[in-house]
Amino acid sequence: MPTPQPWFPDTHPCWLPAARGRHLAAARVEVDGGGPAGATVLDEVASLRAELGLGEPAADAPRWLFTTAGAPDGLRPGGFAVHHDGADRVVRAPDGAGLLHGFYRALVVPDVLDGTVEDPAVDLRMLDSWDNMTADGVMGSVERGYAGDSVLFRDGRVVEDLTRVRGFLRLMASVGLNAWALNNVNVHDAERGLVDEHLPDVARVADLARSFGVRVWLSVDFSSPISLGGLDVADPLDERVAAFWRETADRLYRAVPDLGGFLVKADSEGRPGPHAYGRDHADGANVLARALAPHGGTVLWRCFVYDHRQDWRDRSTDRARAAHDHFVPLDGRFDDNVVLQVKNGPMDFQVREPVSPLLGALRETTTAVEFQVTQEYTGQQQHVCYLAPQWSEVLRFDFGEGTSEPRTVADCARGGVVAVSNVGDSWCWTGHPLAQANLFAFGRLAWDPRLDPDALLGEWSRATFGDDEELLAGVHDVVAGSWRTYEDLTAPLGVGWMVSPHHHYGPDVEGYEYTAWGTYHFADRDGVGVDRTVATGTGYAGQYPPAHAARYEDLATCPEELLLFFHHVGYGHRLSTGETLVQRIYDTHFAGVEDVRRRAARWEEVADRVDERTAQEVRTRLAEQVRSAQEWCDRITTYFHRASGAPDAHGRRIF
Ligand code: GCW
Repeated sequence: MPTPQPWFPDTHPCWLPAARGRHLAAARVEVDGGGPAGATVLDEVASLRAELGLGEPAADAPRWLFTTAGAPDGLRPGGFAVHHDGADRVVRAPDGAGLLHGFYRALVVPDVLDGTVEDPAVDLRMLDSWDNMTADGVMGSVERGYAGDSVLFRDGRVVEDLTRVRGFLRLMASVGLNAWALNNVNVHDAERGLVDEHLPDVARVADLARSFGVRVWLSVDFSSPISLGGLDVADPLDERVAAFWRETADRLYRAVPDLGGFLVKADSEGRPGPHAYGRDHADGANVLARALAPHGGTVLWRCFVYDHRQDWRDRSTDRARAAHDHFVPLDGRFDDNVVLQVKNGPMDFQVREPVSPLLGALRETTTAVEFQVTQEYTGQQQHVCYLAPQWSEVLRFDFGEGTSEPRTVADCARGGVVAVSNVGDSWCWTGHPLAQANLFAFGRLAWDPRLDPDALLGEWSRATFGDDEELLAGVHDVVAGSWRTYEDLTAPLGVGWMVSPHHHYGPDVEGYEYTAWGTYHFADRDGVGVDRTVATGTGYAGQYPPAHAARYEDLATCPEELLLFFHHVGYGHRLSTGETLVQRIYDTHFAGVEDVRRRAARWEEVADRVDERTAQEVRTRLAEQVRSAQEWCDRITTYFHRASGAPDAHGRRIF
């Protein structure tokens, strides 16, 4: 019997505290089938027992049987069913991943009900790590990482000791995630070696991941045929380039037979791509797809393509249009094993954006939706910002509205639900202990997009903090609604980008206004917002199906939270609630500061009910959130007061 792996040594166990698995550790656990992931159920039970100081179970202890025999027909891979037999429990699944998912479900929800059948809505449920092998001078070792350094890479290689990686995989599997891109989509020189000199390490990670029902993916650089292959071009239609990718894929699959495939950021923010050779994204994606196809691999090709060298004076170019403009004409030209990975909104993970019209526009191409769990533009894990309501709204958005064919984003994104990870090597994994809720909720929503974000918050907090109802009420009050609060403070009525350039934390109202990034709000003395109508603006509104296009086009019907995304609106314009636009901007900012103060005070009412470290880490960050909220309020109210000359109806302090 090998020594059990420790259960979250030296780190916070997130929503999987060992004590919550006492019923499993005390049971007679048997596993029948399921390969490496099935075997992990037994390893995990051994770890729990060691952690809880329990010996072998008594002969009359309840039995938990995990079996791949007799799984209900039609369960998708990774799904499971739970059956009660007196005090005994039977978990049936079509595969080992399903057994493991059933096991973790019983940890998160110890009284998992008889007759529970859990079936994932989509086959690919993925986290993308933006981890670098060496610290990037500007971005650190995790690009847009706010939770410390990479758990996977250190000093230019994969870490020797995979304990943290194991913990990460446990967290992933416990919420049903089954795919992991190991390295940053911005592939630097060091990470190119992942397909080459570091391949044995990749194989080591993939072995471990497989035992958690997770397949690994690699981000690759489109110019690798030059940098690694010694060719003078990376032209996707050049036969030598195709051969390079085939040989690379062959080598990879010898080491990792179940590699998911490649994740690619090409012709995006300066990354190399097919455009340099006069080829398009279909040519680019297909050359990779054909190399992977014999091995069953897939190309995830990102659609984050826009002109990042735009002249701010140029009013004819609208970054929001770019992905749709680039990719819709290519619909039907992609090979079957290409999945287009589309960010949830047309810009870039702002706190509020409309749903990307591209997600509903591709009829002949498999699509995946990409969210951002790491809080780049949403408070960087200094602010509490529970993002599940945003993701849920996106997943439920119905492109088919007004027609007889419902087509929600969840329906359209058959290729997968993907997010950028918020994990690093911080003690609590996510920097801010309460940011664990986002990781949890993302996995659960990827599994089942119909789940209610507030219910998920409850599920997460109970698993994490136990059954102390007063504490749970406090955690709920601190976390629930925090997305809206961040929005109120930073992005009035759908206009984004009033953020400090480059690092993206804190206010700078005109920081992006005269840059090349295509990120403008056009505030002047009369009004603010971007005219994206068909009639007088950039035409972006016309990229939606008719019912949505008509609603966005008209100032009177455009949803207020997106008003300034679609329209340039005068400060005196009256909103549905009667106040003027500028008064709304004042009000939401003052209210936002009050709201954050209330959250910080609420935490103090319950902080003594959690461990010292969590209490303190949350306290420190809430203090920073209060400071930052005040800064946002002061800057934005002052800016619009100066621009409009309109006094605040309530006479509050503006500078
Ligand atoms: O959100 C932006 C980030 C970049 C990131 C890029 C992308 C990985 O600011 O850091 O690069 O998006 O999604 O490719």
